[in-house]
Amino acid sequence: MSDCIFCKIIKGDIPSTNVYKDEQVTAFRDINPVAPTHILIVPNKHIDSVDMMIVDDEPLIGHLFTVAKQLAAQEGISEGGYRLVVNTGVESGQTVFHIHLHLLGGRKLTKMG
Ligand code: DGP
Repeated sequence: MSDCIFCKIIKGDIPSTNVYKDEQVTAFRDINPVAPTHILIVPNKHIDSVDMMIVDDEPLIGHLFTVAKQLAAQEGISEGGYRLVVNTGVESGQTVFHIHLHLLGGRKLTKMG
């Protein structure tokens, strides 16, 4: 999608602090971190949100979680624990409509509400 900010980051048209990349997924540090580790794990394929994914996307979305686990280990937060968040739709707080997994950790996280 030509007007999608995450598609531009994936293509390298907008600078980002990348921490992982493969044929399916790109991961980079959030521009407004809310925890010491705040990484966005994003499929290279544009999908607006979980609500727009199809059954064929299941392996791709599963891969986001595998990458999240690897990055958590790399960041040294596996033992302490971490949170994976996927905002879906306006009322959830989703602001970028390209599906992404937030990897949050490195401090005690408060209960969600
Ligand atoms: P969400 O609210 O779940 O849609 O999260 C979108 C996140 O994307 C938000 O935490 C801020 C981050 N973000 C937005 N624009 C950019 C950008 O240009 N670069 C980076 N690294 N992160 C961005």
